[in-house]
Amino acid sequence: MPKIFEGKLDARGKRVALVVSRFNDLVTSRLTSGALDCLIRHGASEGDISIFKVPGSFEISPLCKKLAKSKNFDAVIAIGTVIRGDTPHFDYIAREVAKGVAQAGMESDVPVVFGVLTTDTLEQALERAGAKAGNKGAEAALSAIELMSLYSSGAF
Ligand code: INI
Repeated sequence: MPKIFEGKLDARGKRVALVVSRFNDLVTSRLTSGALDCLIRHGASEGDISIFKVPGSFEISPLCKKLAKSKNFDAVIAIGTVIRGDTPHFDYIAREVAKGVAQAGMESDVPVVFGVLTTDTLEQALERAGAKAGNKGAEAALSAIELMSLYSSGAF
C-alpha cells in the first residue's frame, strides 16, 4: 500500500497573510472577502489573518517573498486583478506576477498561492469574484488551507 499524503481542510491555528493589490479594487475587494470567508469558515481566527495592501499586481510578488520567508505566516495568498487593455502592459504585469508568486513559493518553506485574475474584461473579472464563475479568492484560500496542512504533515 502506498503512503498517501494530503492536506486537511482545517485552518485552525494557522497564520495567513494576504497580499492584495489596490488596482481594480472593485474586483480585488471581492476576492479578498471570498478568501477571508473561506479561511474563517475553515476554522482560522480573524486575529491570525493579516492583510497587506500594495498599489498594483506588479508589487505583489516582492512582498509575498518577504512574508513567506518571515516565519510569521503559515501561508501567503496573492490577490490581484490584471485586466487587458489596448497596449502590451497587461502581458508584462501578468507575466511578472505569475512568475514572481511562483518564485516566492519556491524560495520559502510555506505555500504561496495565486489568487490573481488575468482577464480580457472587467466583466470576466467580476464573474470570477463572486458571481457566476465562483470566487477565485476563495479558491486560492482553499488551496492555501490544504497546503498548510500538507506542509505540516511532518513527511518532509
Ligand atoms: N495593476 C494591476 O493590478 N492590474 C492592472 O490591470 C494594471 N494595469 O492594467 O495597468 C495594473 N497596473 C499597475 C501596476 O501593477 C503597478 O502598480 C505600476 O506599474 C507601478 O509599478
